[in-house]
This record gives sequence, C-alpha cells and structure tokens, in this order.
Amino acid sequence: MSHSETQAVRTEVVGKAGLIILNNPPVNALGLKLREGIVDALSELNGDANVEAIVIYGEGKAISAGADITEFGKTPKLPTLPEVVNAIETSEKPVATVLHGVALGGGLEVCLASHARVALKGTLLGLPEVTLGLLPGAGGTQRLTRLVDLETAIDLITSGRKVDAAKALEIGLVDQIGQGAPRDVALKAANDIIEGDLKTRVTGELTAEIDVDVLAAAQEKYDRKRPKLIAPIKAVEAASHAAKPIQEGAKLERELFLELMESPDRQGLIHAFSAERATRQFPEAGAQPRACDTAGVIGGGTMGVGIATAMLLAGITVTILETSTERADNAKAAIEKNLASAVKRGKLSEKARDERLASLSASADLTDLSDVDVVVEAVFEDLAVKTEIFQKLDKICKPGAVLGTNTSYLDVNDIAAATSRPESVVGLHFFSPAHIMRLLEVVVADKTTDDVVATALAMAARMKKVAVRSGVCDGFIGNRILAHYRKVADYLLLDGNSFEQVDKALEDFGFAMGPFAVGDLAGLDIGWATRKRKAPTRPAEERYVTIADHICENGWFGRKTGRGYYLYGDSKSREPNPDVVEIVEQVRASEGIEPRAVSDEEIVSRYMTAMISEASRVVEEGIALRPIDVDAVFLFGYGFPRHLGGPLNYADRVGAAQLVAQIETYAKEDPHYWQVPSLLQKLADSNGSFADLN
Ligand code: HSC
Repeated sequence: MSHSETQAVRTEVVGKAGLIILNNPPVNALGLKLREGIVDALSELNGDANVEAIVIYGEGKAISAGADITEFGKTPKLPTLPEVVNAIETSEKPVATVLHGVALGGGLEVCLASHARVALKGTLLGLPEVTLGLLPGAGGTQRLTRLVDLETAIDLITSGRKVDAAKALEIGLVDQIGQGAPRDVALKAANDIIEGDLKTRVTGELTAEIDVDVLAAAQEKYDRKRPKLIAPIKAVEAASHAAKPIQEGAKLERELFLELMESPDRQGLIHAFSAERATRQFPEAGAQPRACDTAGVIGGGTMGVGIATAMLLAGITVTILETSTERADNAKAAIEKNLASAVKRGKLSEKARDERLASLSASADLTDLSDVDVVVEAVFEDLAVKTEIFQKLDKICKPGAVLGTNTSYLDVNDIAAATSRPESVVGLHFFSPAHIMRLLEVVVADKTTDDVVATALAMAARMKKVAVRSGVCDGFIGNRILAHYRKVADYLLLDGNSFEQVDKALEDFGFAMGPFAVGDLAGLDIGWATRKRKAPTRPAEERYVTIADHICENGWFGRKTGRGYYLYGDSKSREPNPDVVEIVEQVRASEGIEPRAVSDEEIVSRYMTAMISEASRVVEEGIALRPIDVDAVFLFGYGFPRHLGGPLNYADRVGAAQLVAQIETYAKEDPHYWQVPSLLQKLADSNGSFADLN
C-alpha cells in the first residue's frame, strides 16, 4: 500500500486499486486545491505500474457540491474544472467515481467524465447551475445528453431538479447502486472493473441524439416564462451543441457559461443563495439552546394550524389549543388535512404522517401546556388578548419554557412585560401558510436572553426555515418596509395610473403579482384594519389615499368575496372591476387631481426606491443586523424576485447616488414621504454599497 497526501486530495494504492480521496469540508467544493489535487493524483496513479483501476470518492457528507461558489468573480486559476474533467476522461487507466450525499453541478460533471459511476442509495444528483444563473460549464450539457435521453437531460439541466440514485440508475445516469461506506464501495468498484464486472466507457465518445423539436419546445417554454431568465435558455443552446465532437461542444458550452458569469441575474441568484445561509450568523448563535421537542400552539386559525403543521413536520410533539373542544378538534382536523396534502405532494410518507399525527393533540385547557418546551401564541392581533394569555402562561408553564408570540407588529416588550419572566419571551413571526413559507422573523426584545434566541434558531433549523433576527419596531423588518413602499402604489393610482398598469409594470419587472392583485389575494380587509389602527398616529402631512377604504366599504375584500380591484369568476383570470375604476375617478375628481400616468419604468423606480429607502432605515436603526438580512426577509417571505437578489442587493445595482437623486426628484412633489435616509446618503457620498455592510 502506497500513500501520498495533499491537504484536500489524497491518493492511496490498495492492491491494484488506485484511490483518489477528496477531503475539502464541508461539501468537497471543487476549489483550486481540489482541482490541482485531482490532476496530480491522476498523473501519479496513471504512472504507478501496480494500479489497474482508479476510483474517486469523497470523505465527509458528499462526493461534491460542485464548483466553489466563493471563487466566482475572482481571477480563474489553473487548472480549470473543464481541464480537470478532461484529465479524468482522457486518463489512460479507467476511472470510476463513487457518488454519495450529493453530486451537484461541477461535482456531477466530474462523475459524468468518469468511465463508470456507482452511487450510494439516497445520493442526490443534479445540475443546479441554472438556479445560480449559470449553466453547467464543465461539460455537463454535453455529457448528460450523451448518457440519458434528450428530454430528460434538458429537463434536468434547465430546471436544476435533483434525482435520487434509484432514479439515476433508471435513466442511465449511473451504472450501479453501491452499499456501504464510500471507501468500501470504491475498493469494490476498482475490483469489479479489473474483473470485468463493471463496464467502463468514455462518455465523450458516445453519441448524443439531438432532436431539434425537443430543443425548440424547451426554448419556447423558457422564452414564455416571466421573469424571463436567460440561464435556462442558454443552457438549452449549450445542449444543442452536444452532437458535435466533445471538445468542440464543451468549448461552446464554456463560452456560454462565461457569458452568464457576467450577467446580473447570476449575481442576484448567488446573493440569494448566500442570504439563506448568512442569516444564521446571529450574535446569540453560540449560546446553548434550550429544549424544543414539545410545543404548544395557541390559536387554531390559519396561522396556528400552519405553525403546528410545520412543527409536526419537523418531528416536534404539538398540542394545539383553542377556546373550546369543538374549535380545538376543528384545528386538529385542519392540521390533518395539511399533512394529507403533504403526503399527496410526495413530501411525506404515509407511515411518517401516522407517526406525526400520533404526536399531535388538541385541547381547550391551557394547563395542558404546563410541561411543553416551547409555546407559540398565534391568536388575534390584540395586545389586551395577548397579554392576558401571557399572564396565564407565566403561571402555567414550566420554568425554562420558551414563550413565543407570533405577533406581526405588536411590541414584544409589552407582551414580555405581562410575565414575570420576560427573558423567556421572544417574537416568532411566521408567514402564512406557515408550513410552506420559509421565513421566520425572530424578534429579540429588550430582555430576551441569548439561549432563548438560540432556541428559536435551533427550532427554525429543525423546521428548515430561514430565520432572520429582527429588533422590535412596528411591523419588524418585513411588514414595516412593506407598509412604507405599499403606499407608493396607492399614490400612483391616485395620481393617474391604472391599478392594472401598476400591477403589470411590477410583474414585468419580476414580481409574481403586483401590489393590487396581492391585496385582493390577501384580503383587502386586512389592510383596512391596519389603516384604521394607525389612523390616530398618522401625521397630518401624510398623503392618505381613500380608494381602498371605499372598496372595502362595499364589502369587496378581494378574491374571497369574488371582487376587489379585480373581478374573480370561475376562471383564474382577473378582470378589472369597473366599479373600482369608477371609485378611482370619483376620488381623483373630489380631490381635484388632474390624472397624470407615469411610464412603467417610473412605476418600478418609485416602488423600488421607496422599498430601498425604508430598508435602509431598518438597517441604520439596527432593526436588521445587515443588509443581507433584509434581502433574506424579502426573498423568503415576500416573494421578491430571486434573480434580483433582494431589495438592498438590487439597490447596489442601481447605485446609492442614483437612488438619492431619485428621492430628491420625487420629494419635490411630496417632501414628507420622500426623504433621503442618512445611511443611503452616506453610501452615496462615499461611493459605498450595501454589500460593504454585510
Ligand atoms: C458549478 O458547479 C459550475 C460548474 O458547472 C462549472 C464551473 C466551471 C466552469 C469554468 C469555465 C472556465 N461552493 O447549504 P449548506 C457551503 S456551480 C462553495 O448550509 P446543506 C455553504 O455555503 C455550483 N461553498 O448545507 C455552507 O457554507 P457555510 C453548483 C458551498 O447540507 C456549507 O457549504 N452547485 C457550495 O443544507 C454547507 O452548505 C450548487 O449549486 C459550493 N458549491 O446543503 C450546489 N455548496 O457553512 C449548491 C455549499 O459557510 N449547494 N457550500 O454557510 C447546495 O445546494 C447545498 O449547499 C448542499 C448542502 C445541498 C450541497
């Protein structure tokens, strides 16, 4: 047995087997050290007369998650991944790869260039580059199309979808399913190759069957999609070259990859990927979390039911609490329905569903929460109701229980003050439907202790939520910013644009739905109640648009009543509500407004500038830890277009100086609303960016 070592790649010779062992935690990303190591290892093992077959496998949790994302945007260092992949494919001695954990992007491309692939059960394989605004740039589009049928290849390349090992075997992406530790499977694979039991072949020498109709259908599908993302379209173009000799096709693929590297979509999508992970860095993250194995959820409305479902799905034992046995049973039935739908969608097995249901109980007796680790109160947004519940919980719950409130705007300090243990009280602001939406705002009040915050983080991780730390203010990070920029849509409507034009301009920009359509979906009565609540504190100088109030006075609350800004019939399409058009005209006339419609571009500019302004204040005041936390809130809770990276990532695209200039222009009409936030001004003066503050 011979042995040589580099930091990230080791070789080992066991009998006639030459092993290349990847060891670059946490996910064997193919950074420079790994790329150099693989090329050196191949050369060493090819030169070793004892070696008859070479097998690559990974240590840790995966064979490889692909190219090292942190190297993107920096000067590329040799060898490039396409060169590594080429060295594997052209190796004199046969090379197999053992796949475990995940084989993604460049990680899968290494496997595709190998002469045989053995996957461990449960391995996930995929080319997710499009989700980062890229395409597979190390031969993925060329070799996948040679191994599996074109339709399947195009689907995987353009969707970024992952398949498990069993499916990969079925479609011809891997040759065998292995059992045991990656190292044992690697030794067996080498032996099988030597004995002729595992066939090897050079993928690049196979022929890809290119059907132009399949390519055209895929192009058309992605051309039609809104927002129109360029990565899948370019990926199809790359795949169209797969009938050419491998070196030629791979070169054209690489050129398209490099083109995408320069695109703003790529920057935004990678920022979104990082945002999901960056938010885990809380100042309190190092504290020892308290237990969170059992929970009580108070309130069996949509929110409580969603929260209870999310907890059950995470393996937490839940008691759902309501004011009567009947209501508690209804809530339980609604949770059962959510779990049934998870089974239907293939997210949960029937066995797992039965196990989860066995850990659900419903009660109308608050004392049943005496022994739970965590309570989440999700009742009506009324401070008096909430404080009464917390006073009772204080008497009932065991010492050390975490007491969470799902309030979306009330002062968590006031709620905490209702107890003798404010240190255990934290805001846990879920987004509806809570078992689907990934965002959880963790609202840290003045006295909340670090271990309570760490418990919220641990619970969020268990529920696969994106937890974002927020300070206390009306609406916390998300709803506070929303309350500010949403007014712009009403101002645009009052001043002369139609609500359809505002919606359409913002949908063309990238939002799934414009603000008026969203209002109809959420229920216009919700905004109405908020406006009434805020009326006493509304500054006299603030412009107030009464259109939505008039719509609500007619009992038109949007989709749930069949009409709001739009009319909703049986079909999914929306028709502008002529009565609302009339209301708009009446309000304009009564206020003496001469309608003046602005361009789509200006609609987007005003809306985004308002959003960025309030987001900037939220960072400046320390409500959000960093700009990237604001981005995460909008990406995971408010449907912000992922390719735009979040409001403050988008702000850097526009530039602080330009944003300040826009605010100054708009302020000429409405100096109360349009004010330059001092942080934005500072960035403009110093030529800085929000990215510098992350
Ligand atoms: C690619 O491969 C391009 C190639 O086609 C061609 C390029 C060559 C062209 C050259 C032309 C000249 N890199 O998510 P987690 C980190 S594009 C660096 O928390 P999980 C992650 O940030 C790539 N780091 O764990 C985190 O760091 P932190 C295509 C990466 O178990 C830590 O690992 N590949 C990384 O929930 C743990 O990650 C993808 O898109 C990477 N590639 O999920 C896969 N991947 O601890 C992206 C992860 O500091 N990755 N990290 O926060 C994933 O989907 C998930 O991370 C996993 C693990 C499913 C791998």
